[in-house]
Amino acid sequence: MDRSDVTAFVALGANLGDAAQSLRGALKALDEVPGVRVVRASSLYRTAPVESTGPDYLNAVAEVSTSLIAPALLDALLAIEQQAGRERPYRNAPRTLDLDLLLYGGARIDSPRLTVPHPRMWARAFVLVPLREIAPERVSHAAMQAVHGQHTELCAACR
Ligand code: A4P
Ligand code: MG
Repeated sequence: MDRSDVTAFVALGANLGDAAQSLRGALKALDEVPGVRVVRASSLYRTAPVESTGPDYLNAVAEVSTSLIAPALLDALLAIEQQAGRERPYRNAPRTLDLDLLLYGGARIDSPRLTVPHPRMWARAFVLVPLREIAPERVSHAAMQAVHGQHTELCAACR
């Protein structure tokens, strides 16, 4: 890791098509972006839709080390979603692939197209459970208590 590289966390989610394959493909694509290296990735979790419809989701979180500035990292995430055939018919619609930037170092960003930390991450077990698996120091016991009851299970068939 270069001294100027930043540690960031990316949430991955999908509930259309072959979601496991989409998530694995996205991790590979992310690692292939110039200036981005996937340091570790969580297991895949099967999660019930939250404020959304359709089949269960698969969710995961990846830690990346990056030399990209945050807006450029977001552009890379959006490009990978496009490659996976992402469509946006309405808010929280079922999706082939969603990549959200959760944390970018210790940065706080509030621009029209990028908010970091991700504004809803602390309300969602589908984010906090995989994040805690790879970065337990980032997710307190109290944070886990706040999402208690949201259904999240390891995807045994995904291994
Ligand atoms: N944007 C702003 N900040 C960010 C950020 N930190 N990361 C902007 C990524 N994008 C960010 O994104 C719309 C715009 O948000 C982007 O163009 C970018 O400029 P989008 O991908 O179309 O929307 P989204 O991710 O669906 O929206 P949002 O509001 O982030 O949704 P949530 O809150 O993440 O909810 N249930 C389960 N079980 N699993 C899921 O993965 N996902 C959602 C989406 C709902 N329910 C779910 C799941
Ligand atoms: Mg998104």
